[in-house]
Parts: sequence; C-alpha cells; structure tokens
Amino acid sequence: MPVHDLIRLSPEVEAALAESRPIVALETTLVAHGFPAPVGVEVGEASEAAVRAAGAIPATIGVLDGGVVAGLTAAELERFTTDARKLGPRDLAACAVQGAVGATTVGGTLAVAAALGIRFMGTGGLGGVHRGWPLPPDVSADLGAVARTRALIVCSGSKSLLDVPSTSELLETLGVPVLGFRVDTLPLFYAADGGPPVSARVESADEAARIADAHWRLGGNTLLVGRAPDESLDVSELIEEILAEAGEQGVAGQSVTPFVLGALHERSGGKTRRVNRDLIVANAGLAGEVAVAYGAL
Ligand code: PSU
Ligand code: MN
Repeated sequence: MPVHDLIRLSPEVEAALAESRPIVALETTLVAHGFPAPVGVEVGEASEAAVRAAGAIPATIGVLDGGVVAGLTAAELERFTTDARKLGPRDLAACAVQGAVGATTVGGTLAVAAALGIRFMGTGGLGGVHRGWPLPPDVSADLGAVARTRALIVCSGSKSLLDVPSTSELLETLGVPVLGFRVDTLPLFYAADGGPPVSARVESADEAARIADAHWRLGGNTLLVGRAPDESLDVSELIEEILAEAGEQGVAGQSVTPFVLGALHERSGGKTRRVNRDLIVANAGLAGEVAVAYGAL
C-alpha cells in the first residue's frame, strides 16, 4: 500500500501540501492524555485556531479507522479520549493495522509529518530523560524522533518532571539545535527561568526560520525553539512529591506523564492546567508564525 493510502489527508491539508503553503503539525497525545475530558479537545481546537491566526494551516495528527489521519476534523478530535493508545513512532503501524484509536506523541507526530514533508510543529513539552536514569532506563522516543526527522518544533522546553539537564545534554549529543525565543535558557515548561542554556537565542520568528533553513541546507535535522510560558509557575516541590508517589504505586513507562500531569492539575488547584493549556496554544501560534516566515524566505 503506498504511503498516501495509509495516510488520509483532510482536503484542506491536501491542498496546502500541493500548494506548498505553511502547515503546522499538532499532536493528539496531549488531547487524549494531557488533560481531563473535555479540556483536551478544547486545547486542540484552540491550538488550531492559533495556527490559523498566524496564517498557517493546522494538521492535527492521529490514528483512526485503520489509517493515519493528518487534518482531523472537530468530530474526529472528540474520539481522542483516555482510551486512545499513546503512540510513539514505533506504535503507529500496529495501531493503524489493528484499527484502534491512537493519539500521537511528539515523536509519533514527527514521524507522520516527516512522511508528508510537513516541517513545523507546536506542542507543550518535549519528552526526554526521566529522573533517576539509568534506573529506570526510560528515555522518551521523542528524542530519537527529533534526531531522525527534519522539522522545527516550538515547545516550552522538555517536561519538567524529567531530568532536564540530562535531556539538554542528550539533545546536544544528538545534534539538535535548541533555540531560545527571546530567552537565554530553555524554559522549564511551567516555569520560565532556571533551565539549561540554549544553543542560540533568537529574537523573531523570521530569525528562527532563517536558522532552520540554513540548518537543513547543511544537512541538519529537527530544531527546537523554546518559548517561555507567559505565566510562570514553580511547582518543583509538587512534582517531586508526585513522582515519589508514582514510584511507590508502580506507575512506569508511558503512564508516568499522564499520572503526574493529572495529579499536578489537581493539587495546584487547576493552575498547572491553565499554564499548560496557554503555553501549548501560544507555542502553536508561534509555530505558525515561523512556518509563514519560512514560506516567505
Ligand atoms: N507535554 C504536555 N502534555 C503531554 C505531553 C507533553 O504538556 O501529554 C506528551 C507529548 O505527547 C510527548 C509525550 O511527546 O508526552 C512524551 O511521553 P513519554 O515521556 O512517555 O515519551
Ligand atoms: Mn518514556
């Protein structure tokens, strides 16, 4: 089966690809597993609106009805509930063939975007090295995906429940540029300050687009652009407390992120949910701006 039969494009995404218009890929894991229903769907829709406001076309990606879909409709997005599988790059094919509903992570979304030639993506926080490595030896497949594919992802750094300094070192090892959008340090997801240094600071979407273009022409793969959350929140103690509980309860692997995000949302009185939502939407908008700037080069 040729790849275009396996990947179903919405008419809008198909036309945008044919006309080489700016497109931003969006993930569905945060829709299904990052927020309690129905907040996830609202976050997905608000992210799409932010991409459109910047002048680009959103392509929200997931697996449904035996195929990979790029450009989910609002009705399709509603099907991404907590029952959806969480799909890293290795999980796409099995989910499609088995006809299950699958929500793509950053890595899973990048794999699809790369197959289609979509170069821009917005998300909340990248996966990375989990705390306590090498016990457990849990390193997100997001990192392998950014090393293998060619795209630019706007995010608020890596998720702060991770070992952020080790994640930053690994990004350097993998040759992934980490650009700070008007910041000198990689944002710590909920918190703006205190992260590791970026590899270069940029002042505008246009500058990020020009660096991406140069990086790709030099044979490079995915770049990150770190954008700080507008409202900064220090929840480091809460994160430690919740991670300890996750360990005691035997929560491991793919379940760690949803468990921690859910508990944080509850114990911060909804504050982390608000910050998380707003940073995801703002990152989608900035990804749209960079995609538009790249198209104008
Ligand atoms: N950031 C969020 N919410 C999320 C995630 C990141 O604000 O739900 C998801 C992303 O889809 C990311 C994934 O790709 O967590 C990484 O999961 P893991 O550590 O299991 O690889
Ligand atoms: Mn993991």
